[in-house]
Amino acid sequence: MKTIDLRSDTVTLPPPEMRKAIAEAKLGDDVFRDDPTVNRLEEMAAEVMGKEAALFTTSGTQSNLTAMLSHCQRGSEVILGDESHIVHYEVGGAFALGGLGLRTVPNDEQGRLDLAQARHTIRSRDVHFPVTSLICVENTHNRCGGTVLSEDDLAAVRALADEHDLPVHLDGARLLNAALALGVPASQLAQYADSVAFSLCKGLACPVGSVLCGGGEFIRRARQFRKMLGGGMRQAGIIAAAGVYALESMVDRLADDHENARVLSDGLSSVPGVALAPAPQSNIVFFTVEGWDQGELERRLGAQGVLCLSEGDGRIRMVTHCGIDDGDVEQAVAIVRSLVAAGA
Ligand code: TLP
Repeated sequence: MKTIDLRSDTVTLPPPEMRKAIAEAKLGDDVFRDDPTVNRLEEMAAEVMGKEAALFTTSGTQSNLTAMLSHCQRGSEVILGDESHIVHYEVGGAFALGGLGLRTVPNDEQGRLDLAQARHTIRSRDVHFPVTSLICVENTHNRCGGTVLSEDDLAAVRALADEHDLPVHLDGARLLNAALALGVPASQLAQYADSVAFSLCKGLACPVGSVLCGGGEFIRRARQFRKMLGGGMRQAGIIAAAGVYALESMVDRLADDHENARVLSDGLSSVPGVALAPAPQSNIVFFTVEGWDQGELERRLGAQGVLCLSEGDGRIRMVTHCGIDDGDVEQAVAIVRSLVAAGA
């Protein structure tokens, strides 16, 4: 039985050509800035995001934390959405390690920040108050369903930040998916943020890594914070080579993942009792199944070789990626259909 692993696009394995690039990578000690492959990846990433400089990090989590540490003073506050990845899945690093307060405002179903609330949450200068130091946004928005924030949405955040002289950090773990969905270059979306982090280890199928992009002075600070967080890697070209290959050869294929997510969601929504939550806009599909405990459904699907994640709030998540082809999508839908027909 073939396993159809739809838990996340993080499960992607490097394709043979990427492994070849890894094997042939030119290496040096990156803490001395001597690794030509890391330097190349950082140049390429900065260019893709339209920023002055970039920093290769171990993970999206490390990129986001490094960005927050670099933008903010200890004891200050970050404003971000209540459904954001930073709040839910990054182990509270911002407050545990950064001494930062996370002030959440509601995300709407599209993953947008409630800007009226955000405006209200920005602190005025008062001897009693902590300082507001940063606004974070996420695009695509994971927990909201891989939803895509438009340029207008991002411009509105920028305008609010500018009114209060605040920097904006964009958790763009899947920004290339958002850019694809909108049909614009990623840099056009990143222009509204001072810093942007995007993942290499999701749809781009690298084994490890994320890149944090921003201004030259910001990235110099970020390099020091990354070192503090244990992210000063030595012959990191061995993994950066995968990133170079991915930026050259894997970006266009994200379109297949979006198409497979659309076909998957069409198939699932034809199963009685299944409701999409919401219809997918990128490579993430969320759905609910009436009358089923989601944990039980996850287990039963797993026993039949279809791996997915239950979100703990009634929703099941499936994510398409380069390890999933149209046959897998068809089979996953057929298995959901027969399980649901058999009853809980
Ligand atoms: N998301 C993972 C899990 O952590 C939930 C996934 O399977 O979707 N920002 C966003 C928007 C993300 O979705 C993720 C990973 C990260 C940051 C963190 O990236 P990593 O896993 O590289 O630390």
